[in-house]
Amino acid sequence: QAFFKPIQQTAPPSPTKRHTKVSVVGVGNVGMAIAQTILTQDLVDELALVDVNADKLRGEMLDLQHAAAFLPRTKIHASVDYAITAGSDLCIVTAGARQIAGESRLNLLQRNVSLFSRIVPPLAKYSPDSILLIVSNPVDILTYAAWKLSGFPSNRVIGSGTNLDSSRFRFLIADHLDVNAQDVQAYIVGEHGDSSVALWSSISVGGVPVLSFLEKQQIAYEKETLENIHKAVIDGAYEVISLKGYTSWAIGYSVASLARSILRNQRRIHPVSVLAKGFYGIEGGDVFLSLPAQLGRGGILGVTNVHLTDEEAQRLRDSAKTILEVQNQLGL
Ligand code: 6V0
Repeated sequence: QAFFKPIQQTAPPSPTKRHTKVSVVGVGNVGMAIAQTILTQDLVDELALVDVNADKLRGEMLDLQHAAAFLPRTKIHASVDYAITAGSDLCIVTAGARQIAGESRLNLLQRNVSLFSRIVPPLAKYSPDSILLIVSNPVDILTYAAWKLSGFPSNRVIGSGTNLDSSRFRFLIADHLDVNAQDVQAYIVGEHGDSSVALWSSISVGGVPVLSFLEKQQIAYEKETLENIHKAVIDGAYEVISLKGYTSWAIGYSVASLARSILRNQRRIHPVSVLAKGFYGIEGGDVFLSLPAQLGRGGILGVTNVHLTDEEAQRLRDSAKTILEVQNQLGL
Protein backbone atom coordinates (compact mmCIF):
# COMPACT_ATOMS: atom_id res chain seq x y z
CA GLN A 1 0.00 0.00 0.00
CA ALA A 2 1.33 3.43 -0.99
CA PHE A 3 2.33 5.80 1.81
CA PHE A 4 0.49 8.64 0.09
CA LYS A 5 -2.95 8.25 -1.39
CA PRO A 6 -2.62 9.87 -4.84
CA ILE A 7 -4.93 12.78 -5.61
CA GLN A 8 -6.46 12.05 -8.99
CA GLN A 9 -6.80 15.65 -10.14
CA THR A 10 -3.17 16.59 -9.55
CA ALA A 11 -1.60 18.02 -12.70
CA PRO A 12 1.20 15.85 -14.08
CA PRO A 13 4.71 17.19 -13.49
CA SER A 14 5.60 19.89 -15.99
CA PRO A 15 7.40 18.26 -18.93
CA THR A 16 9.53 21.42 -19.31
CA LYS A 17 11.27 21.03 -15.93
CA ARG A 18 14.66 19.54 -16.76
CA HIS A 19 16.29 16.96 -14.54
CA THR A 20 19.80 18.23 -13.80
CA LYS A 21 22.65 15.85 -13.05
CA VAL A 22 26.24 16.53 -12.05
CA SER A 23 29.00 13.97 -11.57
CA VAL A 24 32.09 14.59 -9.48
CA VAL A 25 35.11 12.32 -10.03
CA GLY A 26 37.50 12.30 -7.06
CA VAL A 27 36.02 12.58 -3.56
CA GLY A 28 39.09 14.07 -1.90
CA ASN A 29 39.19 17.45 -0.17
CA VAL A 30 38.46 19.39 -3.34
CA GLY A 31 35.80 17.09 -4.81
CA MET A 32 33.85 17.03 -1.55
CA ALA A 33 34.05 20.81 -1.04
CA ILE A 34 32.62 21.21 -4.56
CA ALA A 35 29.94 18.56 -3.97
CA GLN A 36 28.76 20.09 -0.72
CA THR A 37 28.69 23.65 -2.10
CA ILE A 38 26.68 22.49 -5.11
CA LEU A 39 24.23 20.72 -2.77
CA THR A 40 23.69 23.69 -0.47
CA GLN A 41 23.08 25.94 -3.50
CA ASP A 42 20.28 23.68 -4.83
CA LEU A 43 21.86 23.42 -8.29
CA VAL A 44 21.07 19.80 -9.13
CA ASP A 45 18.46 17.04 -8.89
CA GLU A 46 21.07 14.29 -8.94
CA LEU A 47 24.67 14.10 -7.83
CA ALA A 48 26.88 11.11 -8.73
CA LEU A 49 30.24 10.60 -7.03
CA VAL A 50 33.05 8.42 -8.45
CA ASP A 51 36.42 7.48 -6.96
CA VAL A 52 38.77 4.49 -6.96
CA ASN A 53 38.71 4.30 -3.16
CA ALA A 54 35.43 2.42 -2.58
CA ASP A 55 35.37 2.83 1.23
CA LYS A 56 36.05 6.55 1.21
CA LEU A 57 33.49 6.94 -1.57
CA ARG A 58 30.73 5.15 0.37
CA GLY A 59 31.63 7.01 3.56
CA GLU A 60 31.39 10.40 1.84
CA MET A 61 28.11 9.46 0.13
CA LEU A 62 26.50 8.34 3.41
CA ASP A 63 27.76 11.42 5.25
CA LEU A 64 26.16 13.71 2.64
CA GLN A 65 22.96 11.65 2.51
CA HIS A 66 22.63 11.98 6.30
CA ALA A 67 22.31 15.75 5.84
CA ALA A 68 19.21 15.32 3.64
CA ALA A 69 16.89 16.76 6.30
CA PHE A 70 18.72 20.09 6.04
CA LEU A 71 19.28 20.28 2.30
CA PRO A 72 17.27 20.81 -0.88
CA ARG A 73 16.14 17.40 -2.18
CA THR A 74 18.91 15.84 -4.28
CA LYS A 75 19.50 12.19 -5.16
CA ILE A 76 23.06 11.40 -4.11
CA HIS A 77 24.71 8.18 -5.21
CA ALA A 78 28.23 6.88 -5.58
CA SER A 79 30.09 4.08 -7.32
CA VAL A 80 33.50 3.07 -8.61
CA ASP A 81 31.66 2.25 -11.87
CA TYR A 82 31.24 5.11 -14.36
CA ALA A 83 27.83 3.79 -15.43
CA ILE A 84 26.53 5.82 -12.49
CA THR A 85 27.47 9.05 -14.30
CA ALA A 86 25.24 8.30 -17.32
CA GLY A 87 23.27 11.27 -18.58
CA SER A 88 25.20 13.94 -16.67
CA ASP A 89 24.88 17.56 -17.75
CA LEU A 90 28.20 18.42 -16.15
CA CYS A 91 31.15 16.20 -15.16
CA ILE A 92 33.65 17.72 -12.75
CA VAL A 93 37.05 16.01 -12.47
CA THR A 94 39.07 16.55 -9.30
CA ALA A 95 40.88 13.19 -9.18
CA GLY A 96 44.59 13.51 -8.90
CA ALA A 97 47.68 11.64 -7.88
CA ARG A 98 49.59 13.09 -4.95
CA GLN A 99 53.17 14.21 -5.47
CA ILE A 100 55.68 11.66 -4.14
CA ALA A 101 58.62 13.16 -2.23
CA GLY A 102 61.33 14.11 -4.70
CA GLU A 103 59.11 13.54 -7.75
CA SER A 104 59.45 16.01 -10.61
CA ARG A 105 56.43 18.05 -11.76
CA LEU A 106 56.69 16.40 -15.16
CA ASN A 107 56.56 12.91 -13.67
CA LEU A 108 53.52 13.83 -11.57
CA LEU A 109 51.91 15.27 -14.68
CA GLN A 110 52.57 12.06 -16.61
CA ARG A 111 50.94 10.04 -13.85
CA ASN A 112 47.93 12.37 -13.87
CA VAL A 113 47.62 12.14 -17.66
CA SER A 114 47.57 8.34 -17.44
CA LEU A 115 44.94 8.63 -14.69
CA PHE A 116 42.89 10.87 -17.01
CA SER A 117 43.08 8.25 -19.75
CA ARG A 118 41.08 5.99 -17.39
CA ILE A 119 38.64 8.73 -16.31
CA VAL A 120 37.76 10.86 -19.33
CA PRO A 121 36.84 8.21 -21.96
CA PRO A 122 34.18 6.56 -19.72
CA LEU A 123 32.75 9.97 -18.75
CA ALA A 124 32.50 10.89 -22.45
CA LYS A 125 30.97 7.51 -23.26
CA TYR A 126 28.23 7.70 -20.61
CA SER A 127 27.47 11.42 -21.03
CA PRO A 128 28.30 12.27 -24.65
CA ASP A 129 26.50 15.63 -24.50
CA SER A 130 27.92 16.77 -21.17
CA ILE A 131 30.30 19.57 -20.32
CA LEU A 132 33.63 18.54 -18.78
CA LEU A 133 34.96 20.82 -16.05
CA ILE A 134 38.53 19.98 -15.04
CA VAL A 135 39.91 21.01 -11.65
CA SER A 136 42.88 18.61 -11.12
CA ASN A 137 46.32 20.18 -11.42
CA PRO A 138 48.15 21.25 -13.48
CA VAL A 139 44.71 22.31 -14.63
CA ASP A 140 45.57 23.91 -17.99
CA ILE A 141 47.48 20.90 -19.33
CA LEU A 142 45.00 18.40 -17.90
CA THR A 143 42.16 20.32 -19.57
CA TYR A 144 44.02 19.92 -22.85
CA ALA A 145 44.40 16.18 -22.06
CA ALA A 146 40.66 15.93 -21.32
CA TRP A 147 39.83 17.68 -24.60
CA LYS A 148 42.02 15.22 -26.53
CA LEU A 149 40.79 12.14 -24.65
CA SER A 150 37.10 13.04 -24.86
CA GLY A 151 36.89 14.04 -28.51
CA PHE A 152 34.43 16.77 -27.38
CA PRO A 153 34.30 20.15 -29.13
CA SER A 154 36.44 22.68 -27.26
CA ASN A 155 33.41 24.72 -26.07
CA ARG A 156 32.44 21.73 -23.88
CA VAL A 157 35.82 21.23 -22.18
CA ILE A 158 36.63 23.84 -19.54
CA GLY A 159 39.34 24.16 -16.91
CA SER A 160 38.58 25.92 -13.61
CA GLY A 161 41.78 27.84 -14.41
CA THR A 162 42.24 31.26 -12.85
CA ASN A 163 38.67 31.58 -11.57
CA LEU A 164 40.07 30.84 -8.10
CA ASP A 165 43.16 33.07 -8.54
CA SER A 166 40.79 35.90 -9.59
CA SER A 167 38.63 35.49 -6.49
CA ARG A 168 41.75 35.59 -4.29
CA PHE A 169 42.75 38.75 -6.21
CA ARG A 170 39.33 40.35 -5.67
CA PHE A 171 39.44 39.53 -1.96
CA LEU A 172 42.89 41.11 -1.52
CA ILE A 173 41.99 44.27 -3.49
CA ALA A 174 38.74 44.56 -1.50
CA ASP A 175 40.65 44.12 1.73
CA HIS A 176 43.19 46.78 0.68
CA LEU A 177 40.48 49.31 -0.28
CA ASP A 178 38.05 48.24 2.48
CA VAL A 179 35.18 47.48 0.10
CA ASN A 180 33.05 44.40 -0.63
CA ALA A 181 34.83 41.83 -2.82
CA GLN A 182 31.63 41.40 -4.87
CA ASP A 183 31.98 45.04 -6.01
CA VAL A 184 35.51 44.45 -7.26
CA GLN A 185 35.82 43.52 -10.94
CA ALA A 186 39.30 42.15 -11.50
CA TYR A 187 40.77 39.38 -13.60
CA ILE A 188 43.78 37.17 -13.48
CA VAL A 189 44.31 35.33 -16.76
CA GLY A 190 46.84 32.91 -18.24
CA GLU A 191 48.24 29.89 -16.47
CA HIS A 192 46.65 28.86 -13.16
CA GLY A 193 49.60 29.33 -10.84
CA ASP A 194 53.04 30.82 -11.01
CA SER A 195 52.98 32.55 -14.42
CA SER A 196 49.45 33.98 -14.16
CA VAL A 197 48.88 37.51 -15.52
CA ALA A 198 47.04 40.17 -13.49
CA LEU A 199 45.05 42.58 -15.69
CA TRP A 200 45.66 45.79 -13.74
CA SER A 201 44.15 48.08 -16.35
CA SER A 202 40.76 46.33 -16.14
CA ILE A 203 40.25 46.58 -12.35
CA SER A 204 37.20 48.54 -11.34
CA VAL A 205 35.39 49.01 -8.04
CA GLY A 206 31.71 49.93 -8.25
CA GLY A 207 32.27 50.95 -11.88
CA VAL A 208 35.27 53.21 -11.10
CA PRO A 209 38.46 52.20 -12.95
CA VAL A 210 40.93 51.85 -10.10
CA LEU A 211 44.24 52.61 -11.84
CA SER A 212 43.13 55.81 -13.56
CA PHE A 213 41.37 56.91 -10.35
CA LEU A 214 44.56 56.47 -8.36
CA GLU A 215 46.60 58.27 -11.03
CA LYS A 216 44.13 61.18 -11.25
CA GLN A 217 44.09 61.59 -7.49
CA GLN A 218 47.86 61.57 -7.70
CA ILE A 219 47.80 59.16 -4.82
CA ALA A 220 51.31 57.72 -4.86
CA TYR A 221 50.76 55.27 -7.71
CA GLU A 222 50.77 52.13 -5.65
CA LYS A 223 52.58 49.94 -8.13
CA GLU A 224 54.49 48.10 -5.47
CA THR A 225 51.36 47.46 -3.41
CA LEU A 226 49.61 46.15 -6.51
CA GLU A 227 52.49 43.87 -7.36
CA ASN A 228 52.55 42.60 -3.82
CA ILE A 229 48.84 41.80 -4.12
CA HIS A 230 49.50 39.69 -7.24
CA LYS A 231 52.38 37.99 -5.46
CA ALA A 232 50.06 37.24 -2.52
CA VAL A 233 47.60 35.65 -4.97
CA ILE A 234 50.33 33.36 -6.32
CA ASP A 235 51.64 32.54 -2.84
CA GLY A 236 48.10 32.12 -1.45
CA ALA A 237 47.67 28.46 -2.41
CA TYR A 238 51.14 27.52 -1.16
CA GLU A 239 50.46 29.25 2.15
CA VAL A 240 47.12 27.49 2.69
CA ILE A 241 48.66 24.13 1.77
CA SER A 242 51.59 24.67 4.12
CA LEU A 243 49.19 25.55 6.94
CA LYS A 244 46.30 23.09 6.55
CA GLY A 245 47.66 20.57 4.05
CA TYR A 246 45.33 21.27 1.11
CA THR A 247 42.94 23.93 -0.19
CA SER A 248 39.22 23.26 -0.31
CA TRP A 249 36.65 25.92 0.60
CA ALA A 250 37.55 28.61 -1.94
CA ILE A 251 37.93 26.10 -4.78
CA GLY A 252 34.58 24.60 -3.72
CA TYR A 253 32.76 27.93 -4.00
CA SER A 254 34.66 28.89 -7.11
CA VAL A 255 33.72 25.70 -9.00
CA ALA A 256 30.12 25.83 -7.72
CA SER A 257 29.83 29.33 -9.21
CA LEU A 258 31.02 27.94 -12.58
CA ALA A 259 28.49 25.10 -12.26
CA ARG A 260 25.70 27.61 -11.58
CA SER A 261 26.57 29.73 -14.62
CA ILE A 262 26.61 26.63 -16.83
CA LEU A 263 23.56 24.77 -15.50
CA ARG A 264 21.37 27.86 -15.09
CA ASN A 265 22.54 29.36 -18.39
CA GLN A 266 23.62 32.55 -16.65
CA ARG A 267 25.88 33.88 -19.46
CA ARG A 268 28.21 35.21 -16.76
CA ILE A 269 31.85 35.96 -17.49
CA HIS A 270 34.46 33.93 -15.64
CA PRO A 271 38.19 33.60 -16.20
CA VAL A 272 38.45 29.90 -17.08
CA SER A 273 40.81 27.72 -19.06
CA VAL A 274 39.75 27.59 -22.72
CA LEU A 275 41.39 26.63 -26.01
CA ALA A 276 43.35 29.87 -26.39
CA LYS A 277 45.00 29.37 -29.78
CA GLY A 278 44.42 32.42 -31.97
CA PHE A 279 43.65 34.83 -29.12
CA TYR A 280 46.12 37.64 -28.35
CA GLY A 281 48.65 36.28 -30.83
CA ILE A 282 48.88 32.87 -29.14
CA GLU A 283 50.17 30.52 -31.84
CA GLY A 284 52.36 27.46 -32.08
CA GLY A 285 49.90 24.79 -30.95
CA ASP A 286 46.70 23.94 -29.13
CA VAL A 287 47.02 25.33 -25.64
CA PHE A 288 44.50 25.87 -22.86
CA LEU A 289 44.85 29.04 -20.79
CA SER A 290 42.46 31.16 -18.81
CA LEU A 291 40.73 34.05 -20.54
CA PRO A 292 37.53 35.82 -19.46
CA ALA A 293 34.84 33.63 -21.05
CA GLN A 294 31.07 33.68 -21.07
CA LEU A 295 29.51 30.50 -19.64
CA GLY A 296 26.07 29.03 -20.26
CA ARG A 297 24.21 25.81 -21.00
CA GLY A 298 26.35 25.20 -24.09
CA GLY A 299 29.60 25.56 -22.13
CA ILE A 300 31.91 28.31 -23.41
CA LEU A 301 29.68 30.74 -25.31
CA GLY A 302 32.45 33.18 -26.19
CA VAL A 303 35.68 34.80 -25.07
CA THR A 304 35.62 38.45 -24.05
CA ASN A 305 37.82 40.77 -26.01
CA VAL A 306 39.46 42.48 -23.01
CA HIS A 307 42.09 45.09 -23.63
CA LEU A 308 45.56 43.82 -22.75
CA THR A 309 48.59 46.07 -22.61
CA ASP A 310 51.50 44.93 -24.82
CA GLU A 311 53.27 43.68 -21.70
CA GLU A 312 50.23 41.69 -20.52
CA ALA A 313 49.76 40.11 -23.97
CA GLN A 314 53.45 39.20 -24.12
CA ARG A 315 53.30 37.56 -20.70
CA LEU A 316 50.29 35.57 -21.83
CA ARG A 317 52.18 34.36 -24.91
CA ASP A 318 55.19 33.44 -22.73
CA SER A 319 52.84 31.44 -20.47
CA ALA A 320 51.42 29.65 -23.52
CA LYS A 321 54.93 28.82 -24.72
CA THR A 322 55.92 27.34 -21.34
CA ILE A 323 52.79 25.19 -21.20
CA LEU A 324 53.26 24.01 -24.80
CA GLU A 325 56.83 22.93 -24.11
CA VAL A 326 55.64 20.68 -21.27
CA GLN A 327 52.62 19.48 -23.24
CA ASN A 328 54.76 18.41 -26.20
CA GLN A 329 56.62 15.98 -23.94
CA LEU A 330 53.42 14.12 -23.09
CA GLY A 331 52.83 12.45 -26.44
CA LEU A 332 49.08 13.10 -26.44
P1 6V0 B 1 42.99 14.37 -2.63
O1 6V0 B 1 42.35 14.71 -1.32
O2 6V0 B 1 44.21 13.53 -2.67
O3 6V0 B 1 41.85 13.67 -3.54
C1 6V0 B 1 42.10 13.08 -4.77
C2 6V0 B 1 41.06 11.97 -4.95
O4 6V0 B 1 41.24 11.42 -6.25
C3 6V0 B 1 41.23 10.82 -3.94
O5 6V0 B 1 40.00 10.58 -3.28
C4 6V0 B 1 41.65 9.65 -4.82
O6 6V0 B 1 41.17 8.39 -4.33
C5 6V0 B 1 40.99 10.03 -6.14
N1 6V0 B 1 41.55 9.31 -7.28
C6 6V0 B 1 42.84 8.98 -7.53
N2 6V0 B 1 42.91 8.29 -8.69
C7 6V0 B 1 41.65 8.21 -9.19
C8 6V0 B 1 41.09 7.62 -10.35
N3 6V0 B 1 41.84 6.99 -11.26
N4 6V0 B 1 39.76 7.71 -10.52
C9 6V0 B 1 38.98 8.34 -9.62
N5 6V0 B 1 39.46 8.92 -8.51
C10 6V0 B 1 40.77 8.85 -8.30
O7 6V0 B 1 43.35 15.70 -3.43
P2 6V0 B 1 42.58 17.10 -3.37
O8 6V0 B 1 41.11 16.84 -3.37
O9 6V0 B 1 43.16 17.96 -2.31
O10 6V0 B 1 43.00 17.73 -4.79
C11 6V0 B 1 42.50 17.18 -5.98
C12 6V0 B 1 43.11 17.88 -7.19
O11 6V0 B 1 42.62 19.22 -7.29
C13 6V0 B 1 44.65 17.99 -7.15
O12 6V0 B 1 45.16 17.72 -8.45
C14 6V0 B 1 44.86 19.44 -6.78
O13 6V0 B 1 46.12 19.91 -7.19
C15 6V0 B 1 43.72 20.09 -7.53
N6 6V0 B 1 43.36 21.46 -7.13
C16 6V0 B 1 43.06 22.33 -8.10
C17 6V0 B 1 42.71 23.63 -7.82
C18 6V0 B 1 42.41 24.59 -8.94
O14 6V0 B 1 42.24 25.80 -8.73
N7 6V0 B 1 42.32 24.12 -10.17
C19 6V0 B 1 42.62 24.06 -6.48
C20 6V0 B 1 42.88 23.18 -5.49
C21 6V0 B 1 43.31 21.80 -5.73
